[in-house]
Amino acid sequence: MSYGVDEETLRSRLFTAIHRKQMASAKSDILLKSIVTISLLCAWSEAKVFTRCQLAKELIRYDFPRTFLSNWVCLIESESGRSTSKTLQLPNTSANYGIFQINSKTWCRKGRKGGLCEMKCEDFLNDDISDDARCAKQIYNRHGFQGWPGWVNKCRGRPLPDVLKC
Ligand SMILES: [Ca+2]
Repeated sequence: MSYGVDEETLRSRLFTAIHRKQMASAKSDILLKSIVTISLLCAWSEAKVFTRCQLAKELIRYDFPRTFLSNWVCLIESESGRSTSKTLQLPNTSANYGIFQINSKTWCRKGRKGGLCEMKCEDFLNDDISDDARCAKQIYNRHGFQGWPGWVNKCRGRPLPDVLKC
């Protein structure tokens, strides 16, 4: 029986067709993986976990007085573990944001500027802590370190981290 093409040609066409299909699916697989990787990198570049000394230097940069530096570092370590991306949903439907765990009930608003700091809470989750520092100082001016349960529970009257060598 003859179809005008010999068996060898048919086999080679079939092989080429299968090979092309495999290549196409491999390409789309690579594309998908690249998209996922890029999105993850974008998310990571926004969030940051400071080392203890990086944090101390950052606080000095934003004019936190050296006298209380170890109190601030202790406060941040106990509130957020020095992670800018930390959020904590509270039972009263408010939430705490970022490295200083600033609360959305009083100090900022979800999704828009507001609260006593006139800030959008989500802006406390990126790696630029200059705005967080400004708001934290306002909280401190009103309540002192007692404004943070993390400081009251884990820092008050306890040995504090030594950051003067940083
Ligand atoms: Ca910020």
